[in-house]
Amino acid sequence: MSGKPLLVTCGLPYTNGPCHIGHLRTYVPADFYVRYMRRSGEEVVFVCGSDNHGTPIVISAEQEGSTPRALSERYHQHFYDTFRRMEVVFDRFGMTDDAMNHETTRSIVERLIENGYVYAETVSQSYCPDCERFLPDRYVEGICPHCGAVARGDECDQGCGQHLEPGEIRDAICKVCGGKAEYREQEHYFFKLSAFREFLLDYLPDLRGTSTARNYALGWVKELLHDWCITRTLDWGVKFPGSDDLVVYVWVDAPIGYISFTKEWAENAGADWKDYWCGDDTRVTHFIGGDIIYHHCIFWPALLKAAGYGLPYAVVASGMVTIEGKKFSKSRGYVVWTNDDYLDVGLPADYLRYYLLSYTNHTKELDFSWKVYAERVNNEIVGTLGNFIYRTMYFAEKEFSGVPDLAPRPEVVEEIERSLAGIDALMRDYDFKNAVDSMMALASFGNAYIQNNAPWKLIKEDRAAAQQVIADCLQIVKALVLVFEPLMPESTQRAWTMLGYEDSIADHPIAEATAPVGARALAKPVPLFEKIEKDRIAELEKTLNLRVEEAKAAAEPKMPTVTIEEFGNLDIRIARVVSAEPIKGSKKLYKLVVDLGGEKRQVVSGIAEFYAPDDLVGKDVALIANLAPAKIFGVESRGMILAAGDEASLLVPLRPVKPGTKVR
Ligand code: B3M
Ligand code: ZN
Repeated sequence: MSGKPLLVTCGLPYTNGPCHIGHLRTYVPADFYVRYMRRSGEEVVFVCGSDNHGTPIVISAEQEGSTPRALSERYHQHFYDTFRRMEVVFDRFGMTDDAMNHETTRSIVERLIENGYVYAETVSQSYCPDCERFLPDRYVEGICPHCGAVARGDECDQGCGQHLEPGEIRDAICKVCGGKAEYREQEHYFFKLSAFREFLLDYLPDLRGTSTARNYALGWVKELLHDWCITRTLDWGVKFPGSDDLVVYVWVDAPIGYISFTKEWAENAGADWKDYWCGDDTRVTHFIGGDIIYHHCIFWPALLKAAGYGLPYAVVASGMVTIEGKKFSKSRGYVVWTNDDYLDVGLPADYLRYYLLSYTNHTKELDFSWKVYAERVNNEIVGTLGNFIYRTMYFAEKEFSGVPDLAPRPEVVEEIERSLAGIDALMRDYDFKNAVDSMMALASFGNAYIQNNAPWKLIKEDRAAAQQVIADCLQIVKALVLVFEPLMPESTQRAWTMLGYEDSIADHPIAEATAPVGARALAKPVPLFEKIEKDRIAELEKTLNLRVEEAKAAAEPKMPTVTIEEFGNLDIRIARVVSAEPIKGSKKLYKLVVDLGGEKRQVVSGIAEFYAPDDLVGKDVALIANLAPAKIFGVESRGMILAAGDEASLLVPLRPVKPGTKVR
């Protein structure tokens, strides 16, 4: 334990869409960690808030005919409520658009300017002549200058993943009107990030948190650091000091929100925010998604350093969430909404908290699958933890009318101590999955203990011995309830009450786990958890499948009707494959020579992943013979082979016909 209190933050959700399970992978582990540290005697302040600025929010507000502020307030409340329902409880959940953050951001930016870390430069930026406005960030789409993928203005999200500076994107298209963007010169302000290379090389190796955050960031710093443009031509945001038409880039005022929210909390709590942010022994711990490591481990520490603040102590980065093995995607329907799909159908927050923390290591990709979810709930929460707690309490109540007045055996106390020490080390190492596994292992130990000692048999010969076994088991129950509280606050409170305590479990440190339970009456024991039945899973899966189907249907382009004459313009013929060979440098393409009766033709076809050359030679396939010639991978192609579906099932004639036969 160090002298300074711990400040824990979570990445701020943008206020332009509802909370989904992907979001929770940052907030639930952070809440678990905060509760755990508090129950271990640390003083912890936990702040977060909503991220209200940036172009996506302006665009969403425009689309729904509202204002960015109104949209933000609505989603702000939504996140606040949803987090509460998930038992994620912040000391302060602020808004980046509130006055405090405008003020803090302005003063920090002024400090950066005073300290010589900001310079002006004229840059050419995308501008839409039809909408008559500059197109910052997500107002444009175009081609990534680094890898050629389709990208949005500030990030190559589908290709190489690099951050794009204003004006870098090629072939820019305005996202509002769909028109071609121009490039226009405008003066912008840059933060001298490149001046912090040495500093970061020195700072990063000691940054605590997950090794992923540290190592990715170090890798990037070793390669190249370019200065960041920190202004945008927008109305919505924090005004750049001394300028009427520029606001600061959202990635400046968003992390500064962490400071503002601490100030807001401190004002209320009568504390001093500087204890958390100033000096070189501060303990700020950021929980973030793995996709914003660059911002938190490079840009943010450099900015804090430049402005003279303390530096982050730890960055804990989580892996991404996939849904039933598929990349998370709202537009493709692979999404599980926290309220609609989970809480509102009556599923307990505690189960989801358990799943999110125990299924995969925190830094790895986590797949959400309803089947696996049900298995984990049924086998571990219900079958192991719930079962042990219930059978112990049930037996104690039935045979001894409560907790016997007996101290637990020293071996049992030692086992609990060993287990807690292991969990503590893992928690302080941000290894949540293994910590939770160790917690569950203590429940398994309890189950084995009661099974092996079989108090229900023992009681027939030796009542005192059976009573001792139950006293031991009740001690394990108490330890489990205390150590599981940070993970499953709602159910452990019920268990605590069942153990005969009248107060809030949150007021008790985990260290009380080995203090004897002491003679007491138990509340009537009832099972704490409920299994998820098969038909329930089927129902939950159905909701998801339906959404995916709907998304597919919505994404299918609506095809125009064609006349028979238009169809007649296509010259489709049966062609016999003469030869097939791979094209150098491509996994997908074959160069085929086909026989069209009187003529041999060369065509390039993207079917190499699905057929070996021998599968094709001699086969009759359908070919569009009058397709305009094209060069693909440098190879001339005169026609296109027809195939159906994702695995390119070839269309072949059912009865033999001569090569060159026309398809009508
Ligand atoms: N609002 C959300 C994201 O990119 C973004 C986080 C800000 S944290 C300061 O994940
Ligand atoms: Zn790219």
